[in-house]
Amino acid sequence: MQMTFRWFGKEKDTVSLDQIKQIPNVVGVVPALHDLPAGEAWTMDRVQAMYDEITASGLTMECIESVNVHEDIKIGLPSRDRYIENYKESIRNLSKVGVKVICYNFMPVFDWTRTDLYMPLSDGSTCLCYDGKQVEGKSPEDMFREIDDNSNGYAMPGWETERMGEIKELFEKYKDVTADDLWANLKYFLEAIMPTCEECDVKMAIHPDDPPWSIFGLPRIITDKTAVEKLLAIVPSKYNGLTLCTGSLGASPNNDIVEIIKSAGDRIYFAHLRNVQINNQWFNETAHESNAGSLDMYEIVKALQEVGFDGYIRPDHGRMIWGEVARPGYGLYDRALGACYLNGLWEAVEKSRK
Ligand code: DNO
Ligand code: MN
Repeated sequence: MQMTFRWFGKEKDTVSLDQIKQIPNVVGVVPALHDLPAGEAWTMDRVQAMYDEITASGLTMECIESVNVHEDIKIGLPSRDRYIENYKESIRNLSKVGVKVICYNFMPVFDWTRTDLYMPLSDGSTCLCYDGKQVEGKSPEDMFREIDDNSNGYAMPGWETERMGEIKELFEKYKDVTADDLWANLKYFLEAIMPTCEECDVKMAIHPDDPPWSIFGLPRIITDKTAVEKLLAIVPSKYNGLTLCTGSLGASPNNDIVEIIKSAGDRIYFAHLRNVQINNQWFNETAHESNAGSLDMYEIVKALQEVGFDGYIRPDHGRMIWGEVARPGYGLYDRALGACYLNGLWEAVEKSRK
């Protein structure tokens, strides 16, 4: 396993590569070209520059999060073929600098969604929280206004001010898209890019939907064990795999993460390990430790080792602690604590299995 840390780039991240390098046993970063709109090809120049910058600081860049999928691909419009060609070019260019895994998601319109980015916890820290009741009956525009009131200059992915203008139009395009259509469009996309992935030895690792249920009437399909099994079965190539995000799947009380790990087995290439406290359509993120939330991180790490997991791990969203001001979920301190905890768990489980 390789312990990594997500990095948004020099311009967009409050955390530096030098700081990441000092977290014990974090050997790589998981970056992306966040300024490029979904659908555009990642040119070799840009990929090379990102690689040079990261490796110059002594860190690896073998896993990318995310190469975003254009909405036309998810909706299944005829224009998708053009965007798929661009996607293949990005895969080819990333493979040239040694990228092995691409994390992406297939959520319509929005990525992870929360109702509060600064929920106070009893220890004085803040965390991200989702309250299903607050979303019920609301339009994205209503939600946007509320989130914007407490956003502190940061937006959730897909909730940027400039994007709100196109939201109505996007919803219109999605109005007849069912969950079955989304499945068919995902299959079409994966089948189209698999030959490139095989040729370049780059594995695709889908990120589950977060939260793992439909929001604002938009279908969401990567939500549970059945869905993961279906995903792996409809395109059986080993280049079609999973990012196991414990906090995303774990937000639903119906999901048993250990069972999902056992079922996905050696098709898990990337793991986002974090804890959540859940209670019926409500969840908030917590410190990574098992006793902080609803998930048993020890059992999760053990299951990963039992299926022979040999991919990339990163701590996922952290709380905001010690007065840090950073992108919600992506500060340095709590994620560094998370990485240390996960490293300790990993070592303990590994040695006890010998
Ligand atoms: C939340 C994050 C996600 C992830 C994207 C990948 O759990 O890990 O926002 O980065 O969905 O495309
Ligand atoms: Mn995640």
